[in-house]
Amino acid sequence: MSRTSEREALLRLAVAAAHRGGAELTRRAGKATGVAFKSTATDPVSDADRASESAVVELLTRERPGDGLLGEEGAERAGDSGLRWVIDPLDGTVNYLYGIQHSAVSVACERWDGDGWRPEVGAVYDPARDETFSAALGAGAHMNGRPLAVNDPVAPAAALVATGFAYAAASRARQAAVVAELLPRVRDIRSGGSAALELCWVAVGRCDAYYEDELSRWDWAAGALIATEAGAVVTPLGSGVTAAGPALHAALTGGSPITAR
Ligand code: 2AM
Ligand code: CA
Repeated sequence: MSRTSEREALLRLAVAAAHRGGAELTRRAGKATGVAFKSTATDPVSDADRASESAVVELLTRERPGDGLLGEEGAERAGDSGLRWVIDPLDGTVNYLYGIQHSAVSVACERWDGDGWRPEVGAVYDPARDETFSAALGAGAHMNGRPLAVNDPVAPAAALVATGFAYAAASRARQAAVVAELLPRVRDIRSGGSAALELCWVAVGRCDAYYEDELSRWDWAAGALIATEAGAVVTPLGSGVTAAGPALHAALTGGSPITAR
């Protein structure tokens, strides 16, 4: 199988897995149970997160038993194929628990290149809007089959910039200082509460940039590829990312606290 047709098959599976997880979220919307807290008293997990991860993992394990797994709710398998799946079964958990319809399932497949894990395909499914964002390396990004392109060029003063905040209070104090510096220089700030969706919304042009500096790999693994394939520049920022069209990315990262690293 050529690399291109292998990627097409992986992308179909990523989308199917994200839809599986999304069905679990839809079924439990408004009646999440089993809520517990992880890193802090503001970092929740519910039965919906766990059911979504189980559904995703069940399909991936059946179709690709040799691949590795890394999931937010504990899925972990080393695998022996050189590929691994990185899963956020419910990104935007706080929104979900409040009944705010802005959360998603994120599924990425990465390949070990001898030096690190590189994205092959990514799918992010927003069940409330029935929007499926997807991308395969080198093949562009799509939403429900429609090709995506980021807004570019955008001047900082005209930029709608999304960001998000960590669960730990000390991190938030630092992040608030960055927002205070940025807010006078841009059109406005948004904080949607789902890193995966924020990256997809940069890809589809619903915001011009997104940055967040404390994330886990499953928050951004799929969304970063989708934004990149839609023409964004995506660079590491702490454990998170900065994503924007090329002109805005250069302007925002040049000498500001949103520094490309
Ligand atoms: P979650 O909804 O799966 O918990 C909100 O700012 C976004 O960042 C969400 O995507 C949230 O994921 C994630 N997030 C918030 N704090 C984080 C942290 N300390 N580490 C990793 N991800 C975090
Ligand atoms: Ca997450």
